[in-house]
Amino acid sequence: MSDPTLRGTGSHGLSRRGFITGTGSILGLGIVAHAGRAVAAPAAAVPAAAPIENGAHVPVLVIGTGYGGSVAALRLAQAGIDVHMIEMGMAWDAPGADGKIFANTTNPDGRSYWLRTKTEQPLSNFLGFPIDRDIPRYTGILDAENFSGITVYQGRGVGGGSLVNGGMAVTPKRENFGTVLPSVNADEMYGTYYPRANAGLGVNNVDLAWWETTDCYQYARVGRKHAQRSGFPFVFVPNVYDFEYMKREAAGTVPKSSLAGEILYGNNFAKKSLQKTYIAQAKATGRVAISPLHKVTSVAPAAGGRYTVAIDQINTSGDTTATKTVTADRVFFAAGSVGTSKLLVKLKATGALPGLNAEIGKGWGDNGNVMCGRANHLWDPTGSLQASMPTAGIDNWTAGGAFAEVAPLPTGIETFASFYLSITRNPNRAAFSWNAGTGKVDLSWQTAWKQPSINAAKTIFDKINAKEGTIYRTDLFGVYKIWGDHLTYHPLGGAVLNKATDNHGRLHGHPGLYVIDGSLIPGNTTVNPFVTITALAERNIEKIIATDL
Ligand code: FAE
Repeated sequence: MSDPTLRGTGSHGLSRRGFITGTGSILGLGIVAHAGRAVAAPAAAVPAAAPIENGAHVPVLVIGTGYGGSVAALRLAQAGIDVHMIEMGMAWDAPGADGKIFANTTNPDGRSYWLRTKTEQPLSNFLGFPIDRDIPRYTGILDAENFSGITVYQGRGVGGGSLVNGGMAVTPKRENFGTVLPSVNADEMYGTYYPRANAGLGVNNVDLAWWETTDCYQYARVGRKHAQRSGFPFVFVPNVYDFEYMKREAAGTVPKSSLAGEILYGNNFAKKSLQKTYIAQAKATGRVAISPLHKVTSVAPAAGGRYTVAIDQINTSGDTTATKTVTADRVFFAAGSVGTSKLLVKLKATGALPGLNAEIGKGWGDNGNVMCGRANHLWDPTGSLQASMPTAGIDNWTAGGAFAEVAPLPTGIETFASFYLSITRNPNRAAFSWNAGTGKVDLSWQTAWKQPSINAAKTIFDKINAKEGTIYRTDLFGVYKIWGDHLTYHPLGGAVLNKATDNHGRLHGHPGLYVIDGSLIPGNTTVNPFVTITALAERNIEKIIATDL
């Protein structure tokens, strides 16, 4: 049964600041209304939807609108400080020609990928046949960013990774926390910041009685049966998808989202992405403005302790339509592990931020991600209807260094496959470096560095296959290829806490510059990472507001 440390950790946290969190309407409107009453009066000077103007000065500029950036924006705004968030992706607030904001996973289109003319799906093949297809080039929601040894998947748009992810909201087991963030006080994290993050994110748990009987979690029940027959602990994990809405999807009374296979390219209904939680609350303060389709290209010291920030405004073809220069008193790097690392490595190497230390770009890990599928017997179907939101995992971390998410394959047909994304203990760490010849940032990760992850995943799946008399699928990642070892969904590190920054994310050498996203975490969280990224951001921004502002 469920391990309590893998469950959500309660609903306090934000409430001590007078916020109602997480449990409002699925569109977050209830949250906004309550938040509006609880915060300081809106600052009339900051219109919520205005893109930043060339020559503007802002007190705080936040680069990126994912977890770290959204926490920073909300808490700064609540403290009475005006914030402008710069986001290279789209706002994702208007429907396309089909009446929906987001494309379906089974039918990708231009909205699905960031500036690609062909999809690059994590599962590239099915029954051995390639399934990628041509799409119009567009500033779509999922970026498959190719480095020489790994493809890093990231969300693009207001809400960052929360737009595309599986919503699994997992707090690491406390006994593992020392390896996750060695310089951070675990008592404070588990007593204050994890609960605050879970509340702010609107984390909830699936109704286990319903889970036991609904068709859409048959695949997960098969996953449990196989795990338990081999003696592995099977754990339920919380999610930010509104499970009450999912029940109504199953009953046929509301439009389908999770039960229509929506995941990688956005959810049109009940997933509580950051747009419906932290960002909705931040906007409701009246102090937070967001500029979508704006990409930060440089940050450099300016007179009076300020920073000059260079920004490209782009169109939906990715072309630069305007170049803007603004100044900010303080800048928060929240562009994600890859985005923040690339910016900082470039700015250090090109002399724009000469005070950054030698730790910049280092300590990058893939959270040990590796995927695989197993071919079940014909009498063990996983179901043609699969909820796209995972609810469970196999926890073999202590014995074998692997935590395997029992993942859906929401194809709409019976596949007789069990599919898993494993998070593993992989000691390899890569570094970002500036390539003056190409004018780009490289990452030193090598594909062969996934071998420890494969070995760890095999501690689970070799045993299950032996027990069940089953085999690995070899048709999902190529032709006769078992392991999805070419990618990660969980980039972490590159500006590691207490190394590239101080113990609260202040960058060394440049007062007023902060890192507040997944790049602070040294490569592995032992489980899915966004709750830890959010909790760390809550911890750090509280300290920064109290002491620096
Ligand atoms: P992130 O959310 O990536 O936000 C960074 C933002 O900055 C993005 O919106 C960028 O577009 C923007 N940006 C980057 N560069 C610039 C620039 N130069 N100028 C302006 N904007 C910029 O960062 N994690 C879980 O815990 N549970 C899951 O179930 C889960 N499933 C996932 C499934 C998929 C397919 C993917 C891709 C990820 C998944 N993750 C999951 C990982 C999670 O989404 C990720 O760790 C967080 O989103 C990282 O948060 P950050 O705040 O670091």
